[in-house]
Amino acid sequence: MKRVTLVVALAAMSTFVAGTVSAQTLKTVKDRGALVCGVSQGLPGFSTPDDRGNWTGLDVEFCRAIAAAIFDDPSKVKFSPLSAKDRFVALTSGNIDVLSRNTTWTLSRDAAGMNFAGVNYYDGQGFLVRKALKVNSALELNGASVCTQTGTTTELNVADYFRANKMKYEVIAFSTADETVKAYEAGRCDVFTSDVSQLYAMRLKLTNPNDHAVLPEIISKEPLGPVVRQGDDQWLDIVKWTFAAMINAEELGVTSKNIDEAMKSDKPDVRRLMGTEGNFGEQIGLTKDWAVRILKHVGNYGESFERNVGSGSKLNIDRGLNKLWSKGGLQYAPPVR
Ligand SMILES: N[C@@H](CCC(=O)N[C@@H](CS)C(=O)NCC(=O)O)C(=O)O
Repeated sequence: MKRVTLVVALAAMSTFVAGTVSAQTLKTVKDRGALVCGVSQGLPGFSTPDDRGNWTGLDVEFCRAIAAAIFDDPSKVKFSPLSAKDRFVALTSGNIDVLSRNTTWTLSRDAAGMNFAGVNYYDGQGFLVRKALKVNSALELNGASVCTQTGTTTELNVADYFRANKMKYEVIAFSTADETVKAYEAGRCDVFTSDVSQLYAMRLKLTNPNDHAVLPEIISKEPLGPVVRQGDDQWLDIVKWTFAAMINAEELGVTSKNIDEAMKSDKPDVRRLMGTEGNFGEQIGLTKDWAVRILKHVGNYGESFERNVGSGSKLNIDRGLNKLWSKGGLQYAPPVR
């Protein structure tokens, strides 16, 4: 009986020690003077380097928002480009602090030592085809060869879809996006399948984007969001509330442009977000003005969406499911209270 108690006590102690030892990410980031953010190897609109090596995109701006919240400086980020296959090991082994790379939230990923901090893009899988093929529906793809990327949810969904619709297909999988798109362009497959946002992004990389069309069928749910390692609850909170601040700001009408007026607002919700009332940022290890820093340097969710993937971008994607809940979409953040 005594031994059992001792074993239980030791187990509880080691959990506590492990918890405190791993609850270090914020300190590590501060000591290093920069956040290390895992991104894609080049996906226009989400994370892509320009000619001078500056990273841009929705996922990139989210990394900048975390850096802004911590350092009041959105440039304090080191970007680590990762293939779909390598991204999770990079996170669980501690090579990156956060993964912000068009990654679908699934049960098995949650169970594999990771935590998703929210959904910054509600997506679904689709198909890209040459218009010359004269295919109008995915249900006409019987016998098609399908290009896709390894290490993604894409491969499983395509198998489910063709099986459910009793269609034959051949998968040709590549380890990088560039190889996949090149193979499609070279005619090695009839169809390119991925999350629809990524189809629009990759279409821009083709020689004649207008010769290709995205078919209407959406065959899966792909809630994409930032991911952290399990075991550091404070860090999970920081990443989660950085995103929630961007959504709440949009809902409250606070933007990078009117932030100075918002600082003088007497609306209670705005005051709590700005830190002119309460100490909310301090409760998660940041400063009172954490959200002001995010909004000043990056902006709210709507600003970031439109600039990178929406109407202000080459992708020109409709906000659709990514509208705020109050405008008929799914984007909804818990309140700062
Ligand atoms: N959301 C899916 C797919 C993610 C994915 O990696 N898609 C490819 C398709 S284009 C991509 O983004 N590649 C960019 C890269 O490897 O840098 C997942 O989490 O598995």
